[in-house]
Amino acid sequence: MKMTFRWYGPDDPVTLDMIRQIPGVTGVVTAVYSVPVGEVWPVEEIQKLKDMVNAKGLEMEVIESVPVHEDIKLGTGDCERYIENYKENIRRLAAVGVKCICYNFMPVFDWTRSRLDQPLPDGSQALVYYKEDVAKMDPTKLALPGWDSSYTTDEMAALIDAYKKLGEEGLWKNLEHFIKEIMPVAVESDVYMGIHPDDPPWSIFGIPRIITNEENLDRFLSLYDDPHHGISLCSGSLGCTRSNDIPKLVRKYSAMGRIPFAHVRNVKILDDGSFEESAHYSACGSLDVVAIMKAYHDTGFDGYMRPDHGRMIWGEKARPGYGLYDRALGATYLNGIWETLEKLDPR
Ligand code: DNO
Repeated sequence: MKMTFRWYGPDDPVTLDMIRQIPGVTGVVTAVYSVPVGEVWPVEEIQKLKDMVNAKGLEMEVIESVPVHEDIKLGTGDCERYIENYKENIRRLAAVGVKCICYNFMPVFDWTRSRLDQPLPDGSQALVYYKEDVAKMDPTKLALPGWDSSYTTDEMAALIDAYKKLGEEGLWKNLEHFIKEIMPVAVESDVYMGIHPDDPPWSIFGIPRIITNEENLDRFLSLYDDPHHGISLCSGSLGCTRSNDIPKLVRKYSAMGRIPFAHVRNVKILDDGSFEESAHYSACGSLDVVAIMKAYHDTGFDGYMRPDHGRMIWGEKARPGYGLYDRALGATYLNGIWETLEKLDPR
């Protein structure tokens, strides 16, 4: 297992100098953020990023994300050109030593929350999803960090409408086409592609979402039979519904060698199915983090892992979910569990 940490590039208030001081973190997970979604990343930009990371003694072997343009997901407009660009990005990233690319196939909205700074009883702040509040939200006027914010309200309304018409099966068809196009390039470049599950794993605002549960993950994996075609298994995304048994899913897909990249975090599920992001420690949320780590360990997991969203603690100001302190506590907790498992059951 290689422990990594997400870094949003030179503008991130969490710097490489800070990240390199977290015990056991050997690399960062990052991306070129200056290029519009769908375009080819300039080689110089990729190289510059890698040099910055390597200069601090850290690896840059995982990219999160190379975003998928909406035309690809909708199968319209410039779809084929964007697919060719995507292939070129895989080749260019492989050329500088990238081994794993994380991406998602969520229509329009990436992860969705109703509030990014909900005060918790201990005075920390967390990202939360309260069903009642989401029901009142107007999707055409929403913006969350990490989302493509280049759409006007009208464009957004049209996009949402197009996805409603496309439906789940239409989205599957476009995903299959994308996978069959890009995977031969990924295999040839020896890059492991890991799809990120939908967060949360259910349809929002009437838009289809398909990477949501075991049945759909099986269907996804069957689209291309090669270990380079895998999952960035995010415990917090799949785990915000009790119907997904995370240790079971980890055990199954890790044993199949289909998890190149693991996001491990905890989440507290509330009575009405809403959820709050909690500290990584098992007792703080609904997931058994030791059982998750044991499932990785028992199946000989040797991919990349990162702690995921943290709360804002100790007065920190940073990107929601991506401060230093709580994620560093998360990394240390996960490394502590891993060390214990290694010593109890050395391989
Ligand atoms: C949220 C992240 C996601 C993830 C993308 C991958 O914090 O886990 O935004 O990076 O879905 O494409």
